[in-house]
Amino acid sequence: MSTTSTYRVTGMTCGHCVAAVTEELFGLPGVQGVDVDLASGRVEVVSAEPLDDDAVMVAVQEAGYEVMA
Ligand SMILES: [Cu+2]
Repeated sequence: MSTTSTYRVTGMTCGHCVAAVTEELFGLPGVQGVDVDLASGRVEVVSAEPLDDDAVMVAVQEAGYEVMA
């Protein structure tokens, strides 16, 4: 059983940004998959258990971007 959470991340401009966000999100516990759409900023995260939104926000900020509320 897994959960998919969708976020919108601002500030990503290229594949390097996508890789940075993806890597940070994979560092969160239980994350099984990350799919980033660069054009829209849409980020889908598949995880074993529901994610802590604050932890997601911090991870994205560590990569240098922002999660839109
Ligand atoms: Cu970039």
